[in-house]
Amino acid sequence: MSASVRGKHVSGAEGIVPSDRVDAFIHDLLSRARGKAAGPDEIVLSIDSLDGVSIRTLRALDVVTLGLSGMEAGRAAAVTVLTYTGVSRRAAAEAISIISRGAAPSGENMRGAMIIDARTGERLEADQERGVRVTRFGWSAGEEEKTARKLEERGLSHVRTREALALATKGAFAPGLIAELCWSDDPDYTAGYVASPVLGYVRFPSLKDFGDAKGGRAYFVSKERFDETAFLAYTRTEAVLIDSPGLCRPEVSPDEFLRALETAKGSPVR
Ligand code: PML
Repeated sequence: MSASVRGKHVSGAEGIVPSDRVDAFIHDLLSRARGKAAGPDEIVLSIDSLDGVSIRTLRALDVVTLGLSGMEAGRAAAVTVLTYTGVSRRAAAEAISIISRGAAPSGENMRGAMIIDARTGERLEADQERGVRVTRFGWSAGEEEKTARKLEERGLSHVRTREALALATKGAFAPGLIAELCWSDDPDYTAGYVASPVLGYVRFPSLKDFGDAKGGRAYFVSKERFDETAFLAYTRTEAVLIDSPGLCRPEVSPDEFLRALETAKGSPVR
């Protein structure tokens, strides 16, 4: 589902459901689209049959929040965490700078994600207006609710966290993906995350200031090894169901988190 107001995207959602739940799911999506403060003037629903499509199952990424306050501290910590995944400081800083000023050539947010060379910060996505969108992912019956309960135990009750976790879980296993960086374009929602298959889903309470409507996501890959066809085939057409929740760890200080990475023999990239 994608809803927009005067051509500007305001909400979207995605899911995989058994055929007997399709009608109820459409109903949920419509309520969701209409529930936005600015009622949409266009709602586009797209429904694909996954008959004959093999479905990969994944466990949700483990979640941890780093105890930090303020955008500056959040961004500095996000850059440092990215360096432990193999992204250079330069590429991480470049991604932050592009998202902050609006990643589309028009200066608006992109609907999809940028693809960024983890060494140089060069943008690699063919379409810089639309970027890459990850679709065809959802939760096995009951698993979203289980994950929601685990997140709530850590004080994470916003639907955005759960939905971003699902998207990040599928994204983390894209061929060649090193890490993802994301924060919301909702001016009232400042949290963001770095996700990787190795580190899981690492949250930062603030990657931008309140009131800032610039947000987006960047996928970091190695340009030398990047296979765009395989990456797009996975993100767009492979179906992924999340069939079990990951761990939801208690909040930790950034120092404690980075010490644990060092101990696990992670070495940052400069
Ligand atoms: C988005 O709105 O698409 C991004 C949401 C980021 C969620 C961060 C979190 O709460 O974990």
